[in-house]
Amino acid sequence: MLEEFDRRHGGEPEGVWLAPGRANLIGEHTDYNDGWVLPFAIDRGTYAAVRRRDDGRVSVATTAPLPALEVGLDDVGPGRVEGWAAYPLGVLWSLRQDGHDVPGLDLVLHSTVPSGAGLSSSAALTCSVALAVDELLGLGLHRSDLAAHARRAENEVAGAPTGPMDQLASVHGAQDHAVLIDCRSVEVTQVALGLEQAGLALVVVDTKASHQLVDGGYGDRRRACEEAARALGVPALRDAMLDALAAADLDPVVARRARHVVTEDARVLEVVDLVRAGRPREVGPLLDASHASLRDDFEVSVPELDVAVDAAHEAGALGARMVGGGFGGSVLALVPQGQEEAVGQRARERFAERGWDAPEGFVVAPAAGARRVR
Ligand code: GAF
Repeated sequence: MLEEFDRRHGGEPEGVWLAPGRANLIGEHTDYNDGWVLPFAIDRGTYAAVRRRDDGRVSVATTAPLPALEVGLDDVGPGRVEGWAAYPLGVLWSLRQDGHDVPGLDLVLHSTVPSGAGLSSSAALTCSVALAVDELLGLGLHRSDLAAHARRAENEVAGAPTGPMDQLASVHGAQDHAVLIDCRSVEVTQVALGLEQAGLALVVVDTKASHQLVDGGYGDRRRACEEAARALGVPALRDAMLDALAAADLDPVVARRARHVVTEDARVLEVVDLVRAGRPREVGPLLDASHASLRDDFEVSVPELDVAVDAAHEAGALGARMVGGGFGGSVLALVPQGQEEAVGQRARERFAERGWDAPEGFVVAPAAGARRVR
């Protein structure tokens, strides 16, 4: 990336910042329902090399095979930038909307998060830029505010209607910890997972099945949740009770969407209790229940994810579930140490039997949040 910076701009950046992608232990599609989530930052992320320039223009480039772009700062805004560049440029737009005096910049980005894998490569990208600008200009913004700018860039400029989880996980991650987020108050608590001591590991299987948040399925699910909350007379599904839901006269599909959210919120809090009690092995069945609920009630799984979950179990996983928005992407499996390789291996066998492209399995370690690295 430094070579790329030198090649494009001559010389060195003023600094390099790294923001991680995330996996989610549990709490899927609860964030935009004011609920609970328990993601963790992973040891893969996006690096942003940044240097100020004095002509009010911004150049964004990446080491990935994607087109570079140079625009005037005043030309950035909702509906005005297309493609990947909307993510980093959207962050600058959001900061300027809040009155921050962002100068022209040269930005070169490099990502180690597979894109489209449901591991929040986009949050890694936007958070790396948000932190870089904050620290370079000495803005002193709170980390949760940086996450809010990153999310606004994604929602309003890139057109991806995400909730708050991914960006908060990226900025608040901590080594060996998950990040418990109350998505109503946006209170964030780091929870020690104790996996190493319990002889456990986490494995991601990237199914390579496509996943795009800007496609319609995610927005449809959000609308169904809002409809359910309205019909139940609650501000958000976080406030709904299962018995009230069962008694309500809801469209059956909307009722199932809501049941997923209400039961998933309860599972997040159960997992937190188990982990805090030093019993992380017992989390497995709750991961399985989360996957079943996402598959059957929320209907955001796809055959590749279901097969990867089954393969993880065959390879000795204590529990496994799809992570992220769904419709493709990755599975997260909780495995006894020593079984890590077997999960990817079994998934590759099961995919080969069906003639699908080979999935990729890798260990993920809960890692530190966004930070300066140079
Ligand atoms: C995506 C979104 F970006 C998150 O906000 C969250 O809703 C998630 O899907 C589902 O839990 O990653």
